[in-house]
Amino acid sequence: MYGNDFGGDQHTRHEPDRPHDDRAFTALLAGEGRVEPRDDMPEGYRKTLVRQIAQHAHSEIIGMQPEGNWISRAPSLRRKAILMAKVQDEAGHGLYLYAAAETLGVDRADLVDQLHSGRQKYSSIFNYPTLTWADVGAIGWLVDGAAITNQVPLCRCSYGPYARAMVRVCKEESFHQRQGFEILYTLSHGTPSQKAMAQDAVNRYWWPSLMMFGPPDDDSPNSAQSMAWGIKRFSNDELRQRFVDMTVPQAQALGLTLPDPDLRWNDERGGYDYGEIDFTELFEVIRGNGPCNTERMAHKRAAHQAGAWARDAAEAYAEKHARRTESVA
Ligand code: FAQ
Repeated sequence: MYGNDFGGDQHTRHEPDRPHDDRAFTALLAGEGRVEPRDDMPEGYRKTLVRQIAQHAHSEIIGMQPEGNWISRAPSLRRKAILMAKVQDEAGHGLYLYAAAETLGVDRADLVDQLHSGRQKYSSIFNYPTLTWADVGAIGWLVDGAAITNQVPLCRCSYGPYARAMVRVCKEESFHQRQGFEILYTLSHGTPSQKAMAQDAVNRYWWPSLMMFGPPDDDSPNSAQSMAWGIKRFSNDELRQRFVDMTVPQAQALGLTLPDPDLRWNDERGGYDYGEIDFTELFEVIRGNGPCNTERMAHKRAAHQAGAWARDAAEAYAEKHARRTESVA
């Protein structure tokens, strides 16, 4: 049996020799059923999930770098301990996500190779530098805030292993967002220069955080199909709007401003209007031309190479155990 949380009996097991049965698959999605690893699924659905989950996993791993940069310079032991825990959480998220991708028949080592050779992407946001301690607060508040807004609906993604990984990831991201808010609140209520540092970090991270949601809906080639398949539940612009509406009152509570003169409440729409986003910047960063792309990838490749001995040791240990189990059997 390969049951799931939602009516496992609707499932059609994938038999290698049997052609894909689109009607059964469509009926499963229409009934809000979850697709599980060994179920029959269209090849495009599988590829889309591998693309998105791998990009998501890579983002969590590369995302350790901007904040990791401040672990040794955190302003107190308490801040250092919290930041170390947060960065470790991001590593854990990367691992859940690689494991979720592997349920689709791909190999983690291969996904990592694709990242290293530039064939797979990671989130644009991690190509911006962390210049001051306040940037750690801005990442927690804005970047984790944007990540949660995007990921809470992914807890209802049609693919079971991804949806389930997201439940735990979102719980941890909520803690991350609160710690970022608390860093900025402390700075904003500190000395004038601390408040200026917090404001400067928010000024630099606001627009890149809005870009995390991806291109606008009319320029988002993957959205329509991903939404039809129940992978994405809301469009890029819908989630961006949700994030803006959630964040504006939080900025007021922080005593900080958001760097957008066009930001104002629209009574008719029941949401905040905001200024034009410079999407050419997003596309440039995605193409590899952001402020830190080269540095991030160089560091990632070097860390991977430096860790080769640990992977070899783990493999040798696993082989030794497999041999021992075999000889006992
Ligand atoms: N950066 O057609 P769409 C985090 C690409 S985790 C780079 O709209 P889609 C936690 C997109 O891949 C942050 N590339 O694509 C944390 C596609 O290219 P492709 C990551 C981007 O997939 C916090 C092309 O543009 N979160 O922050 C970006 O339907 C703090 C066309 O775009 C996820 O990955 C971008 N911003 O929608 C860690 C969440 N936007 O692949 C450490 C899951 C778009 O066709 C510290 N992913 N592209 O060659 C998603 O929800 C979606 O994949 C989107 C993009 C919304 C990112």
